[in-house]
Amino acid sequence: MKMITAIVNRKDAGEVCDALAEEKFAFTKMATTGGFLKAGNVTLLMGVDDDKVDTALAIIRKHCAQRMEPMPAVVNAGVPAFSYYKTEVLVGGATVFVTPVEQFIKM
Ligand code: 2BA
Repeated sequence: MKMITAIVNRKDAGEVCDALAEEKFAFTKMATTGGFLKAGNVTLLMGVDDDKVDTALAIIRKHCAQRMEPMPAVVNAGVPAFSYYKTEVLVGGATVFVTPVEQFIKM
């Protein structure tokens, strides 16, 4: 078994969750906040049998889009006025960690 931890854009979360539920994947959805943009995102925790990991990743990939997000003023603070600086940053599709599960216990 593997634990898939998937951080997804909140705009994609509904679609991803619907598609995962449709394929009978079990998951826990958490409201989280990105450390850089300090914007809300969604983190999914999924315990997945080894032979289903690729299917789960394909669903996440299919429903998570890359998009430009505005940088909050505080991130740009300190940049000299009138100089060029980035106001948007590329986010996503999804940031995914796949880790081995040593034990899976329900009690
Ligand atoms: P945030 O930390 O809010 O980051 C949003 C986007 O800002 C990132 O998109 C990346 O394009 C950019 N970014 C992040 N840190 C940066 C930095 N120090 N300098 C310049 N640009 C930076 P993604 O890479 O797609 O990440 C989306 C969200 O996934 C992140 O939101 C964070 O919540 C999570 N994440 C990404 N990498 C992670 C990691 N190594 N560990 C834990 N969470 C991670």
